[in-house]
Amino acid sequence: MSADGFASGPPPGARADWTIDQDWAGYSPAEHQVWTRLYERQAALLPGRACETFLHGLEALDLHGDGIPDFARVSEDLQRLTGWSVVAVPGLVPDEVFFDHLANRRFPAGRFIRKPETLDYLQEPDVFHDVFGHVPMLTDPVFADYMQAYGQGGLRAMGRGQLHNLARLYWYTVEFGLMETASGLRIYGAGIVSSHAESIFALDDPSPHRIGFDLERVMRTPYRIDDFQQVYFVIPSLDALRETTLQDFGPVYERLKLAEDLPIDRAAPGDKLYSRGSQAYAEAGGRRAKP
Ligand code: HBI
Ligand code: FE
Repeated sequence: MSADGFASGPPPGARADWTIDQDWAGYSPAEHQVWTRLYERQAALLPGRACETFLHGLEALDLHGDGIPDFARVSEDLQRLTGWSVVAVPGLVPDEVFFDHLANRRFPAGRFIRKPETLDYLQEPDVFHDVFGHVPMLTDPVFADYMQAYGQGGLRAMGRGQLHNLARLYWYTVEFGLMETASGLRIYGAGIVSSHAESIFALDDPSPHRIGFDLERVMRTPYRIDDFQQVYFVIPSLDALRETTLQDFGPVYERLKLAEDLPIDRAAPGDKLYSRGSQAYAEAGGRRAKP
């Protein structure tokens, strides 16, 4: 096993870049039905919660409720819009494989879909998380640039051994990012927008902190992979987010080497607070406390 827990090479049946054929014809009616249930639940909830860019992306790609999309068809539309394509992978891939795909405008999407009995939570990104959650934002030229720059930065960060700092940037933007708009806070993070419960929690619950995005603050902040986030970061615009990748990260990484991690349960000096959370959900034990 290599450092990041993967066998040295791709799994049987996968190509050297860890991609596989989606084999869209191979999905069962029951698998398509899971997509339809998840899609319809989110489509009813997200207007007024997801940002306009996300909602436009769903429309632009003609993603809707009649079953798991065919990546080849989605990629044709996406190529025309921003040059991105969607490639099927068996699940999580090694970091350097992941970054190389992003750096080349290829989004690696899990082929599998969750089971009906685990509709609400899964550890590995499935096709609903990846294609419903991540792909619509890739129709926006600014976000498409950001994601490619992230991939290029990831390859550099690995070279410096500071991948964990960059992974936090991905987590608090691409996965769990909020955006300020004239009509209030809106969701753009895939991990939120693909989750029914967190699409509500992230905007409405008094428990989490909501703090203005600052690159180094984010890169010093650990995150949870097992439950709702205790802190969300808010960007003023996608342009502002892309701006952060145009700087030389070298000095940033040097400062981060000397900087302590920041706690996720309370605000830090200098934070721009959109809302100070009570942390009641986390203190009550979070998901595990549920009956
Ligand atoms: N692989 N398929 C897939 N999807 C991801 O989101 C992903 C991955 N490998 C690594 C990874 N994410 C993160 O560890 C990087 O952002 C650091
Ligand atoms: Fe994701």
